[in-house]
Amino acid sequence: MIAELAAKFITLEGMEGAGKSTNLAYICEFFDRQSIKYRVTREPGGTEIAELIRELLLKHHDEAIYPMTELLLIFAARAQHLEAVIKPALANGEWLISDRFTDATYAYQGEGRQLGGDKVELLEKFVQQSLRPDLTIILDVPVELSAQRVRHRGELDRFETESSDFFQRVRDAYYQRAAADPNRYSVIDASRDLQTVQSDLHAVLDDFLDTKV
Ligand code: T5A
Repeated sequence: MIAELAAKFITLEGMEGAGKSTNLAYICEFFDRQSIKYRVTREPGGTEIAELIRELLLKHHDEAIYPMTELLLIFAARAQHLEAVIKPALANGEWLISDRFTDATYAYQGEGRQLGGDKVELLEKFVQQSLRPDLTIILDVPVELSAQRVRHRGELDRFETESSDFFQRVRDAYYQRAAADPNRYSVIDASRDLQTVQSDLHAVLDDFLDTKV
């Protein structure tokens, strides 16, 4: 029954090491049990061209990437992703689960890079028109724990070498966005053990299916 309902767009957000990839697998199992047809994707990326832009954004370069260049590259990747993957999947009745989307741009470029939310909003309207996620789950971890989990993985990418002030602004921005629209956002304390995090995740997904679908 649920599988026949209009497809929904779900995004997973949070800082580095918050557990997005780890919990995506759990979300997939949840939807498998519900017999919901879904597709998993990520940003920046999700298509061949957008993945090339991702590589450009994450790699260290001798030449600095200016904040505005970074913002435009992210929206270029998003435009490609929207046309090639997101819109066709939703039109085809497939639910879409994306590891990050435009909330990350508000958090990282708008606040982290201090470009301001107004510029992000302008591009969001231009590129996405009215398309917004139906549910955004923010996995929240303190800045120190995020850095600790990332350090364990070894080499750091261009974002992971940012200062703790940068990441504090990112975290605060996610909080502010969630507080402004509790209907769309759920914030989960991802500093706890995985089983507890996933039990909350289960409750959020159950609630979404019961009340919003
Ligand atoms: N970006 C992206 C922007 O600046 N603007 C944008 O608009 C967009 C879309 C790439 C970068 O792009 C930037 C932000 C990012 O810097 P990404 O690929 O999503 O984005 O990269 P990361 O966030 O860096 O992905 P990570 O793999 O670091 O984070 P995850 O997926 O949140 O964490 P995960 O699941 O890999 O877990 C990390 C470690 O923690 C452990 C896991 O086992 C793993 O070892 N872990 C836990 N340990 C204990 N308890 C728990 N509850 C745990 N959960 C996970």
